[in-house]
Amino acid sequence: MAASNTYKIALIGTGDVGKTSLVIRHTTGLFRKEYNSEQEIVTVIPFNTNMGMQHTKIAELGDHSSTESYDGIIYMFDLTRSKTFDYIKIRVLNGPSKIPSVLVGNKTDMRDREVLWADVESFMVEQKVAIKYYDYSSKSNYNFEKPFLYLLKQLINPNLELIDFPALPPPELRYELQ
Ligand SMILES: Nc1nc2c(ncn2[C@@H]2O[C@H](COP(=O)(O)OP(=O)(O)OP(=O)(O)O)[C@@H](O)[C@H]2O)c(=O)[nH]1
Ligand SMILES: [Mg+2]
Repeated sequence: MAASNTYKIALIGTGDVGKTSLVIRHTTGLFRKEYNSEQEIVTVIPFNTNMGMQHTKIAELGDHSSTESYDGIIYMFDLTRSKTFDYIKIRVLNGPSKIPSVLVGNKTDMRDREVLWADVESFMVEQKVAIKYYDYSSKSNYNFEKPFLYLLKQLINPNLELIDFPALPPPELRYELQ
């Protein structure tokens, strides 16, 4: 556990899976429709909790980056592209087993889903991987707070709860940056 109450979180996944969109949604409440590829961005996201303000320092990591030095890891793939799941499975299997981690399947709002819940379950059972998994959507805010809440509970205390979110629109409203 980091001493300063700032937890270093690696957000890892191949290009276009939605890493920056997740961070922008958490910091501004907005959803960015266009795609600009960016690597190695670091953003601090504060969370107001029943155990005080907790800060997460999110590093968006590209293909070959190591996750060893982080306090927590979010593995992200795009549910509409199996290839992104194939990549993240390898990262999960080779990842540090002692660091709290969560697997996130993004873009659950889209119809052309290629990776089903059964595929995720098969992976976990066959490979004996016990990792928390969430369907997710930065666009519709589905399970918006869940990955961070899960990691903060693991890192700080299982009784931790989030108190409120910074200027976040409700899931029904879809703000889009033009
Ligand atoms: N439908 C839908 N589109 C999404 C969602 N999240 C992200 N996108 C779109 O997917 C595209 C890629 O999102 P980014 O957040 O830029 O992806 P990234 O993982 O940061 O990509 P790199 O910077 O190249 O590593 C953008 O056009 C986003 O608008 C989502 O939950 N649903
Ligand atoms: Mg990005």
